[in-house]
Amino acid sequence: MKNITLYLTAVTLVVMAFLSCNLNTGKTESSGNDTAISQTVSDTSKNQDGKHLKADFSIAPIVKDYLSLKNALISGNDKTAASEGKNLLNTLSKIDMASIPNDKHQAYMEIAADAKEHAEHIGDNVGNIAHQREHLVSLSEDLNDLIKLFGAPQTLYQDHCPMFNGGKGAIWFSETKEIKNPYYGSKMIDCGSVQATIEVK
Ligand SMILES: [Cu+2]
Repeated sequence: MKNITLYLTAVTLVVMAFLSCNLNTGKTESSGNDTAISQTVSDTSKNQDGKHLKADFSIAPIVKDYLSLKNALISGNDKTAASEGKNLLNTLSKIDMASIPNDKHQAYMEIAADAKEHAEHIGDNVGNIAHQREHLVSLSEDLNDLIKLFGAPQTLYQDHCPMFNGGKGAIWFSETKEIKNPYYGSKMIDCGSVQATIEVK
């Protein structure tokens, strides 16, 4: 039995056809969506237990830095992206482990170690926005894991770009419902779709 304190409730789960990018996305993306749906359902049922209703730890500072970084990449600003990457690394390094519930320590440590690496690479790659964007793919997966573990501190939209990452697709998180693609920036700003709305609960 997992002791997961999650306040993650997907109020809206919009599974859209990925037609906006002129790509046949195939079955890979569909199965990705199915995964997202089942996670949401199980998280909700845990809330209904009435157990673990208080969040001891918030990922708000991490989310804040991630969103700033993501927005810098939308704007195509490699310098700002780098400084936001460093901010995120600093934020992750300052997290007080004592504030994290014991049963989540291990999972947090593993996710944070990975996230720090990606944030650091983004911080070190002024002048190479393509590389910064590559690291955002994994960083967004890390944030997804953190949200599943601790819940979302604010309403977030989980977006999906079917084209990036060599056609494998990539997710990102946004504070706004409107699609603004951080992987392509102005080249293809509206490529992608909202996969899930993650509400604070
Ligand atoms: Cu790198």
